[in-house]
Amino acid sequence: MEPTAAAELFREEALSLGFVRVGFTPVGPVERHDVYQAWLARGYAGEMGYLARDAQLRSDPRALFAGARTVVTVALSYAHPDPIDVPADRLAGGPRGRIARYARGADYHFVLKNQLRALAAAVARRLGRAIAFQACVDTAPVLEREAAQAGGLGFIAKNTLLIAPGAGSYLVLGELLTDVECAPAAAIAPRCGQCRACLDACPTGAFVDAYTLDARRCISYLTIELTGAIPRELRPLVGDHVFGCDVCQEVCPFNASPSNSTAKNDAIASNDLAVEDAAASNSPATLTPRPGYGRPALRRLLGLGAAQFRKWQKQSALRRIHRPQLLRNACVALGNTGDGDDLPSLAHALDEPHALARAHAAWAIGRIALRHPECRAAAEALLAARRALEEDPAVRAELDDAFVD
Ligand code: B12
Ligand code: SF4
Ligand code: SF4
Repeated sequence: MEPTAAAELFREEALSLGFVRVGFTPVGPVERHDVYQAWLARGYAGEMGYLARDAQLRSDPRALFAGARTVVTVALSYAHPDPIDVPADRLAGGPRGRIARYARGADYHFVLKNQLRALAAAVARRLGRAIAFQACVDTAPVLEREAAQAGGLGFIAKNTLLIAPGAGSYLVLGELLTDVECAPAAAIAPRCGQCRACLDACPTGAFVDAYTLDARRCISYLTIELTGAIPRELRPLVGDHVFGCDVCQEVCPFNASPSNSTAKNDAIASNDLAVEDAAASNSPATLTPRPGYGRPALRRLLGLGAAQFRKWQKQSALRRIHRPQLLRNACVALGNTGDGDDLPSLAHALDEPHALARAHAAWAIGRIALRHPECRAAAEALLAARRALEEDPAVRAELDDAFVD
């Protein structure tokens, strides 16, 4: 089949499978691989060592699949209405955390990969022959935004995300490397213009400049990728985020369509504690948010035991973190938003077997006492009791510094 017809065939099948955009680029060396190398060299990747380990593989997709001729790039949208617009302190069950939109439904890695395989199968059926392909999503060593931009899917924006005009940036990206030759799609020129809303809105000042992110300051990195302690100076800036962050997308005018905007959701009050039920009823075939996963009650998160935690993160992108990281994140968010009513939950976290949780619980108790002086005596008593037992040097240091502003 000639390349233009092949591209049309892929496009038709991709759109009928639910992808919102599809693009095509010939397989070859990545244009800005040097930018990637320079980013790594500046240390912006932090603890994400895998990015450096397979840096060379990311220079050319042929390293993954020698017979590939085309990179078919696809985007799946997770632009669902957001239940976040009720102040945390007015919600039943205490203060709420915030989970990034992409992680509120089924794990996109599985959903996308299945859809990419279905796409290859559908095209093979229409062609009447088997096609060679490799499906890649996120963890594969592919510079996905570069591929998507080269394939005409959208443009790389100042917040470093890929924006598809008309669909915004609440997209997850995937690629099908295939031996079928498809006509390349026309590139879409960058359209940020003079806007810099995302750069100014970032709570932690993570953008070194337009198009360059220091991941070590990004809340997404701090709450998901980082396995150790969140640097003290960044904790207050993390706010109520417990898994990822969408701020640099929320302020973007390209996401301002009705379906992307903040919407009151009356499910928020009723289902906030239905964590296990929601996890059990989750369907892996969709990125639709599961009830209760947008703004979870922080005390509830702190109270999840090991088995409940596994259920909570089952079949979702939340599986990227371990329980001590969730406890760490929930402590930081409670430290930033809680009051005296939250001290019992934090006292419980102060007795956790994981030092990471104890260290951040100590910090959170101190922060609450600093904001609510009436809690100071209770906070001091909790910390002193723990201090008498504590053997971990990092936790002892946090206990000692808990009231340092
Ligand atoms: C590591 C990683 C992270 C890191 C670092 C992010 C970053 N900006 O680099 C952290 C943990 C912080 C992170 C956070 C998030 N991530 Co992430 N992440 C990745 C991953 C695995 C690699 C990205 C990477 O290589 N970064 C290194 C930098 C140097 O690469 P880059 O930003 O792509 O830069 C290239 C271009 O921008 C270009 N470039 C450089 N300068 C310039 C200048 C101009 C003018 C232009 C046009 C281009 C350009 O050259 C660079 C080299 O090729 C990709 C998946 C993948 N395999 O690609 C997902 C991915 C980028 N992440 C994704 C998502 C959804 C997120 C979050 C929104 C999740 C959340 N809600 O918390 C946030 C967004 C934060 C942000 N503003 O980027 C999606 C993005 C989808 C989209 N629409 O773009 C991806 C593609 C995963 C997927 N399969 O869908 N992520
Ligand atoms: S995801 Fe949040 S912390 Fe990270 S760059 Fe965007 S606004 Fe900043
Ligand atoms: S907020 Fe403005 S500068 Fe940032 S990505 Fe969107 S359009 Fe570009």
